[in-house]
Amino acid sequence: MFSQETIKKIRNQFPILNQKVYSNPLVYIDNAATTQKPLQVIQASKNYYSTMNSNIHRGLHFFSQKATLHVEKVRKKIQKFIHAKYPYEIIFTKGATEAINLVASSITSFIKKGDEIIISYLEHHSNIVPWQILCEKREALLKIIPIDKDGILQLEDFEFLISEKTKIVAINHISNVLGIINPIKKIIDISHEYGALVLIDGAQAISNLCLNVQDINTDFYVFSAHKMYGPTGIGVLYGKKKILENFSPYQVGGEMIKEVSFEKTTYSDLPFKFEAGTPNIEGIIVWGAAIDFVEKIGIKNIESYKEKLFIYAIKRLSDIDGIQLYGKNDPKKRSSIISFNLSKLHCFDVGSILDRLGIAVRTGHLCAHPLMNFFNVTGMIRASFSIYNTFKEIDYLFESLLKAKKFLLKKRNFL
Ligand code: 7TS
Repeated sequence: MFSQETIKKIRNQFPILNQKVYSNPLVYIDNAATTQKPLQVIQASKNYYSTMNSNIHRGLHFFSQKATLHVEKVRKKIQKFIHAKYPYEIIFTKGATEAINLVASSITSFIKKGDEIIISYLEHHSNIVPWQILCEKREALLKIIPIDKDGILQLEDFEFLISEKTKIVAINHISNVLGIINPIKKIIDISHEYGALVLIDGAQAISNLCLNVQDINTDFYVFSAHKMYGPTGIGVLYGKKKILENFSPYQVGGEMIKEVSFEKTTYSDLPFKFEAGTPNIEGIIVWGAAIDFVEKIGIKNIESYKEKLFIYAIKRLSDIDGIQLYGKNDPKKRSSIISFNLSKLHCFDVGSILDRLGIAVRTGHLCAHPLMNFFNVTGMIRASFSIYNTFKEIDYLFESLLKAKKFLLKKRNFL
């Protein structure tokens, strides 16, 4: 495990962490929303605009070729990072959300009336709404895998729901609310027995777990750069070659064509068929620097350090009288995301006081209305940790929650 001295060195690479919030040092524990960016990522952005800014795949000139080369290098880097078979199975999108929309849109013509799509109770809205719309369009049925009171997916129910009518199963790898790591390999294997395709939403997993898309044998895997120390506005759809080749393009125009006449258009090969228009060139190239950062530290090291933070945070937070923690507390099956409520206080009230004390957490429905309804709450407070967080920051969170509780309960009793 990393010493706190090593973590301090890593922290020093993140200039934003030296910022003050209302005169308090920033404690940034909203990493499930987005991670902060290290110097090498910030520098890569400056470097891109200073040394190679050009449009790609279309210019013969030096800078266009240089930028194209760098973009394609990052595609290969991502291929290696997730252990995909071919670089052209990596499709650049705006992020995880767009990647899911791409699949839901491109699969439309394969869905008939009466077909079924399965998602789970644990999904982020990004992995609910595209499927809901597709089902409405094609008169298909959306089925939901239930969970138990600890947020564990009920696999026996899944086996009951799935049938030859199921065309796609779309499920997250790690829940953005409960941090639970779902048994995706089992779900993928069962789905394939019935001939269903599987999309795994890896938005929360990509910076937390070693991923081998060939081993898990998923058909699609989606994620965003900004959750792994990279820029916003760029993400990936990984898809198996054979499946993507049969899919229609999601958007059309620009460099995704082979030939256009007024009578007919033919499309480019993978991956360009799915990358219409000028992509986020800077985002892709800068993402490369973020992957270098992650690989230098080692994803396994990140995973094990975050597990220690999780265990410590759960231990400290459990000591707070009146805290309601959500999700099964099993460090081996959790990432470092902890959602909770405090003494029936409104999550926004607690979040506002934490903010005044310099602590950045996420509050509200966490883009998971069905899950909030399941737990019968309107919102939660979510702390999510990253490689640069410290045990001291967790102590500060603990003390600040006690302060917030004392202040808000006093106010409530007074009213
Ligand atoms: N799926 C999951 C599981 C997510 O956590 C998120 C973002 C998305 C999809 C969408 O990713 P995007 O990069 O396309 O926006 N989750 C969160 C969150 O929990 N708080 O802010 C964003």
